[in-house]
Amino acid sequence: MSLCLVTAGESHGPALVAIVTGLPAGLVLDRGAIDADLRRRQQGYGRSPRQQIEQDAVEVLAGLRHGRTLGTPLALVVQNRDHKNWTWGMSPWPPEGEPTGKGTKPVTLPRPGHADLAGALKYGLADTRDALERASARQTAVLVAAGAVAKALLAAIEIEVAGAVHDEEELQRRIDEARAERDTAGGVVEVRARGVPPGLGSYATREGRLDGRLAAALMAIQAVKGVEIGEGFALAGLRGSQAHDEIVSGFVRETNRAGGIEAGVSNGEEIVVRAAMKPLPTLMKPLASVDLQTGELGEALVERSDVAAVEALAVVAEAAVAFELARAARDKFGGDALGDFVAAWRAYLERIPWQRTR
Ligand code: EPS
Repeated sequence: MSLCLVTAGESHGPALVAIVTGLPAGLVLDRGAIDADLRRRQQGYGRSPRQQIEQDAVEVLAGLRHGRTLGTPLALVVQNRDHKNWTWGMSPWPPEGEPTGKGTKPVTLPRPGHADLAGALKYGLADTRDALERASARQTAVLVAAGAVAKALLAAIEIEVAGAVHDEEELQRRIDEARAERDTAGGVVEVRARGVPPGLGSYATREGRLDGRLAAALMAIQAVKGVEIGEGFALAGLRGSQAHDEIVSGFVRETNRAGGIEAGVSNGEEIVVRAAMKPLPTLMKPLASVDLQTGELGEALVERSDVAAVEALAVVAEAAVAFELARAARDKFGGDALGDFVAAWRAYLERIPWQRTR
């Protein structure tokens, strides 16, 4: 059964929810490891004061008993502590009493670059808060929780996934400059996965291609505008003789320009993917916009936000890649019990002549 993830939750609503189906029974989950990833995502240079309000921690409502998966849907919850300031504005049911707290006035000046305008037009919304609350990157908290579960599954077959900022020092300088000018900054993150055997993903169908799945998973993260695998865009300018990774004894490679994927299938080399994040669209010096109610020219919504969230993206991208690799591994090795899954992986490694180097 393939791994599947569904999430729900608004940025200032009561909580964020993730349901993961397709996990084998018997996988031990470490609450501390999941919470550590949630904390990593909250940290980083340029984050919003919102992170001082939140102390993200995972709760499990279903699918786990005494720390072991049951092979049933796993239901994860991360509470929004900030919801207490929005209980009227973000009440799931018609609120009672006088409007109080945040989110009581409709937002009608859409921010260029956010979901506000597209959401208002598409869903017929008078208050763009009905769009922006779900579009917010706040929901990446539960993706990270699901990614931590995926990493636990991958660890059972000796795969490790790690994300990092690509241009670390440069980034801090750019964030400082942006903050000083009351502006925002983007950046590039890189995720590497070690220990991935050849054969995850498939060229047989478009949906099965591992590069397509990874690109889709990364591109679906808020503010990501570009994805590349291995040398990516740079390959377009090279000759074929310079671009490909020669096969040497043991069916391994000395170079890895392909980023560990050929024809939509992992080739046994490290998987290397990068994602480019645009500067965040909530600006303290707002761009021009048009009021949805009056049609008058104005300035876009200004509200508390991050100057940059690139370090957070590194953690979120790591989770997204881990989830896709775990999905591809479930597709390949199957099994209802964790032991079946691991045994299928072992038998496969014995069958193929690939020489594992790391
Ligand atoms: C976000 C706006 C900010 C971010 C938020 C994403 O939230 P707020 O409007 O409450 O200050 O901090 O991200 C998170 C809350 C988070 O936990 O990552 C947005 O508009 O996308």
